[in-house]
Amino acid sequence: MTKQRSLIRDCPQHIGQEARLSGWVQTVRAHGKIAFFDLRDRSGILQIGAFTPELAKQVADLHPQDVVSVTGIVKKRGENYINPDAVFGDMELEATRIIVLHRALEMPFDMGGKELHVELPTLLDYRSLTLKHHKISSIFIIQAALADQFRKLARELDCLEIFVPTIAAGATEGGSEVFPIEYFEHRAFLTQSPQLYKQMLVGVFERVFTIAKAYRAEPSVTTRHLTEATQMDIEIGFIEKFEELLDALEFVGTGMIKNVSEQHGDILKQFEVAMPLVPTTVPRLTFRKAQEIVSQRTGRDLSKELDLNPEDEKEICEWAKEKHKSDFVTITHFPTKKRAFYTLPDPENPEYSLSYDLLFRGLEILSGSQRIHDYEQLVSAMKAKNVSPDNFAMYLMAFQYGMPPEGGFSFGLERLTMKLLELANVREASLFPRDMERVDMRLSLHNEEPTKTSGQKNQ
Ligand code: AMO
Repeated sequence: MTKQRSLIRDCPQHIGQEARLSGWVQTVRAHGKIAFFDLRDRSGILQIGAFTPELAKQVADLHPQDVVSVTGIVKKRGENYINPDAVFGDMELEATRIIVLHRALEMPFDMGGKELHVELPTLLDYRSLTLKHHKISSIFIIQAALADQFRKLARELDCLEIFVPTIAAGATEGGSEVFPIEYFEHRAFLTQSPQLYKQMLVGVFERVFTIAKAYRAEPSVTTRHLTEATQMDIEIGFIEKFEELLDALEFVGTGMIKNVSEQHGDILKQFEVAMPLVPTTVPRLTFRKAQEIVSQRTGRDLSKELDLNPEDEKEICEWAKEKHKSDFVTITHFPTKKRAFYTLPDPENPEYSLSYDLLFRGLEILSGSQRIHDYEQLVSAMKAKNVSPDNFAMYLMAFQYGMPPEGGFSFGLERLTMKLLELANVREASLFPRDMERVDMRLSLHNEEPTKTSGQKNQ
């Protein structure tokens, strides 16, 4: 009977015993009568040694990414042969039998090194291959841990997980950046965020959270925008003070970053990024105060600007780092004009709103607000922003039948991942990024006929 498969991480318990491992060939080192290769499975990487001429020949014929099953004896390596850089560098499997389960094509580029030296277009053109590189796959271990922590912290706030549609009747975040779809004989849209559904469900469950896809027909190509992003949203009912929302978002934002950095310090080290500066109290600034600070530091006049641009966000984060030893800063009270229709204007000064962004290491990673929960006020706010209430009948119904004062926020999962690992481009933090020019493969290479996506319409 064939021996049961073991995982590489269990090898320390099998020293001196026979084990059968299965995985992918990483790098092959053939030296005539003896040969070695590194084997990768989901739990780690281990060196395999072939010390007979037959086995050595078989190993010499292996290629990176071939899938193999290897039986052998797990051995401690001699003092001089220990690899201190590898987790299982003090042991190896001395092979007795190698079975090839799948042969891979020859690599189009070298995948063997610690770093994967390819440009971004190549990284994405060969995504199902490049994701196998140890450093690239680590990005998504961090991402999974962030989502995990988000769920855990949202539950600590007593929120219920909900699953919401991504086909909607209208735009949520503003008119133009929306993908229309043909829906039988009708027109529908891909949701720009889970916003409307999470708000409706506050009328049912009080406190909800969701991890959902959001679609934005972003007509520009930047390092921080995807056309399909993952949003991690929370919405909370019975808000009595605006500050409760700030406390909640900072609790989740700092908690996620702190816990994931502690759990995965090894990956942060691999990416040569510093441990994040997570303060016990996140500095808070109003939008206007933040502008003043940027003006003082840069000499730029921002008094006529209604939003923070990417340079301003970077500058404010530098300030927070210098003055508060914090990689986080919360900005509140953005101009009402610049926020979505559901945002509650500050009753004390309606030109500004009870809204906020959370910045982390120079980038907006979250945005949200207290909401308008009064039906009449909501309909007027829609009309003032040229949003037709007719497209939001079901949403508005929720505000006619018992909606408590409420508010919420949304984290961008790819942006969080990008900033925690200091990646240069948000596309690196998406398994299969979509942008104006790419849906898996580059559109220019594959679509002879123009397709009906809005990304193309916007070009
Ligand atoms: P907003 O549009 O600011 O707010 O989005 C919330 C967060 O989602 C991320 N994000 C993106 N990430 C990558 N590419 C994009 N195109 C993209 N767009 C957004 C950002 C951003 O901070 N409904 C509101 C939230 C709320 O009020 O609760 C909303 O969607 O990290």
